[in-house]
Amino acid sequence: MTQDFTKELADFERDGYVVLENVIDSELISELKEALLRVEHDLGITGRDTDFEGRQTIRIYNLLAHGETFWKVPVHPRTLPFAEAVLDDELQVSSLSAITLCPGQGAQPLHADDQLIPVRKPHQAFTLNCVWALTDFTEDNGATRVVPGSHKAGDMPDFGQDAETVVAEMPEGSAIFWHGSLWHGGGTNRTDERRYCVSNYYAAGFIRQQENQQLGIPLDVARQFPRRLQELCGYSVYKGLYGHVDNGDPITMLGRTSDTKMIWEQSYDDMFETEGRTPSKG
Ligand SMILES: O=C(O)CCC(=O)C(=O)O
Ligand SMILES: [Fe+2]
Repeated sequence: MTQDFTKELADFERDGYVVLENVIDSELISELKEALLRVEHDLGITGRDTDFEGRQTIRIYNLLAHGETFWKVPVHPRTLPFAEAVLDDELQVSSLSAITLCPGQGAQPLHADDQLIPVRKPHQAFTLNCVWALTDFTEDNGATRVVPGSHKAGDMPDFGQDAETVVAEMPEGSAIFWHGSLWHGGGTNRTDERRYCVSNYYAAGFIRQQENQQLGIPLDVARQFPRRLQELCGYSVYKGLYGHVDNGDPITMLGRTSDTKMIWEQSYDDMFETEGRTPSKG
């Protein structure tokens, strides 16, 4: 059954963000936190080296290469459908990362996630962030600050610029979705606990992915993904054209058969259907 997101889509359109509560169960939350701690430990990951990423923030990129638990995130039945409703079902995973704010982390500069894409603003959402709260998000522990309606602005904040923000507080197990053009930034963690989340960033099928998943995820790992995750990671062809390999669907490189019609085949079909004539060559 397709979910009815009429209200959520209206909120998203007006404010540039929306929170869905109670979408991730506590078992998966514990599993994810455990997996994050394991990867942090195994790879010896510490705070980042830049103010933007956060010197008291543990960021782990390319999560899909770090264990099966993370494979559940981009395809989750309570969050993927909303992303599909915004971007359409040919969307891609742009990046999947963890952003763990440790005690003492100060506020992140306001920014928009799509600000490096040189398309005149405002524009339709062609990227969408979906951040899962793996702990409660509170003003005290650094819940993301957002500027409601700023996805409709014609510009981006300058680095370090202030603006009136709303603190996107939400209970553990919630997901916040924001339009790629929404001005926002992480808050300040004044508590002595970590604020855990995963940032499940999606892009429309015609936009370059932020993380290069075809190179970043070893092929033998991608081969084990469920099919939908493979498609979301770029083993698919947008509108039967973008992303093709030698006029074919790259999913075959993962040992699967393709049921995608390439654009040229589709056009011929359309011609038959709409005009009832045989296509002529050349
Ligand atoms: O940590 C947060 O709350 C937001 C992080 C963020 O927006 C980013 O790194 O792009
Ligand atoms: Fe961001």
